[in-house]
Amino acid sequence: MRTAFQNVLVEQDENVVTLTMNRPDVLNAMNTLMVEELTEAVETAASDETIRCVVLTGAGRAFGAGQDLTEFGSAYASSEPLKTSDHLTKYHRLILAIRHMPKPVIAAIQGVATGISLNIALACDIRIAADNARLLEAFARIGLVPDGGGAYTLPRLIGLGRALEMALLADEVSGPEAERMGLVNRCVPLAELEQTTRVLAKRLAKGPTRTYGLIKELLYTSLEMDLQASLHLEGQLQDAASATADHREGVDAFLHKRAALFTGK
Ligand code: T3D
Repeated sequence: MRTAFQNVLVEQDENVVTLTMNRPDVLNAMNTLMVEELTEAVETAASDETIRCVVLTGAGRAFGAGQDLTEFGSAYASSEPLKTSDHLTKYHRLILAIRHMPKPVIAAIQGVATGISLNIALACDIRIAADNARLLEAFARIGLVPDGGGAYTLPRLIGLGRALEMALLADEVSGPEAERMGLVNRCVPLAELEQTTRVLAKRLAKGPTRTYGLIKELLYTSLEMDLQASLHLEGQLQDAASATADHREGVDAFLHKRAALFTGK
């Protein structure tokens, strides 16, 4: 995997790769280069078999302050009009790359996570927030609708009523409150965020990776299906899971009363 990016740090520790959005002076506000680099890193992680879990986080005191508004300012000041839906295609590619990643993706959130940065975190499979987290759908503050898949993920995570409240009022939700609402899976003291994330990522990276990919596919696809179609899909994906070496290893380990050693195959 390419590691020399300008706005994204890439660190691999055994089977876990951590991708850090790295513009701390502007709270990791996302400019075009950062979106492109992050997308390349995520897409590479998806096909790299040495990587079995991905962590996404931000450098410094924030997870991310959303779209870099100086880019919007420059675009609006120029004679070339910005068509936002064209600009958004880059974000859409990133969101889909995270969602289709055939291995777990964890977002580790400290400080501010707002706008498109928050919605990127919502596309991840598991969110761990620090107790100093400030999560907000800031779009309405600048007269925009939520993008980056937020209109899809937010009501599915916290229900339509709370999603509308977050999108309309654009008020901050703290880390502890986000845990109570189901917006994040867990909230921990800031000093424990890195270690908690590392322990979880290492645990997931030792799991049955192929099956994890199938679990993601089954749950995310089932959100759009009726029960009958979901039951049909589960049969297909269970055939695929049953054919993995890790399934055989899991059964053998149980029968011989030993811990399973999954290879991700
Ligand atoms: O293609 C598309 O359509 C995608 C569209 C996406 C839309 C969005 O993402 S909507 C959300 C856009 N983001 C915002 O509206 C947030 C703007 N920032 C803020 O409201 C505040 O900075 C925060 C509440 C996030 C944090 O406040 P605070 O007091 O902790 O920090 P600060 O002092 O305001 O910010 C520190 C620096 O980061 C500051 O720079 P300076 O003055 O030290 O030189 C600030 O200007 C800069 N910064 C923060 N957010 C952004 C930013 N620079 C550019 N773009 C930002 N979004």
